[in-house]
Amino acid sequence: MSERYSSGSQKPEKIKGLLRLYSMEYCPFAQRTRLVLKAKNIPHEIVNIDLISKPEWYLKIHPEGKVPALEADSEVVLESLNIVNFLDEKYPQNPLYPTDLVARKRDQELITKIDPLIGLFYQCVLSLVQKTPQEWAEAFASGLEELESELATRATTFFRGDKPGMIDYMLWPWGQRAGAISLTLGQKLPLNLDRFPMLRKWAKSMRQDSACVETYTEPEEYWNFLQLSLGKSI
Ligand SMILES: N[C@@H](CCC(=O)N[C@@H](CS)C(=O)NCC(=O)O)C(=O)O
Repeated sequence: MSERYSSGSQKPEKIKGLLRLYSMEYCPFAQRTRLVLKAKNIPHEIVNIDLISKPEWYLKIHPEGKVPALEADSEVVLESLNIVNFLDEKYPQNPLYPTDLVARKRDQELITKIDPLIGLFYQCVLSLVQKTPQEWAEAFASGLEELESELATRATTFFRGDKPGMIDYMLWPWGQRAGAISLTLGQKLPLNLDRFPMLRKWAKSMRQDSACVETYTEPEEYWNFLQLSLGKSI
């Protein structure tokens, strides 16, 4: 495990001119920002925060003590979506949104539509709601159908086209963690995967993308982390 800064620690000295991301290895929201930093090849340093015993100094950076937070030269940016939008604007290489403003707005709207699926994921893996595996499968299927039909309409491997863009990277942290659902249920989610050919191809292709490879964590490792953190605010 990489070093995490806890209560009682000193804030590490900042390297001048380098972006600093406050993160935590297993946080999917922080992974969103790490994916974008890697996809755009932006030099940065990562400082991991212990979310169970937060450093006092970190609360001056993020009043709620959440990760991610980005410290740039003159500003601090909070919230994963604000951070990735900031990065995409400031660092024009490998733009992750379409240049056309209408298409860009549409992509941004689609990103917010992922939220109910994310909510469902946590209800399941944190056992916040009790459902049978069949009921979970039906609940996930309705959210996934919307993404499947969006990919079918776009007729592309990734939501962005022939390479991943912002929608792809914002969704992937939970795509990568889908195995945690089976680990929670003690069986494979009884989902008819034949209904989701485009999403299956998407997930297979995302797994090969270098930013996704570099930020990958095995679902078992993530699930073990979740078990240790249950009942705590992470
Ligand atoms: N809406 C935030 C969510 C960030 C979030 O919930 N991060 C979790 C870790 S995955 C956290 O910092 N939890 C600690 C806490 O809530 O005190 C974002 O998109 O950045």
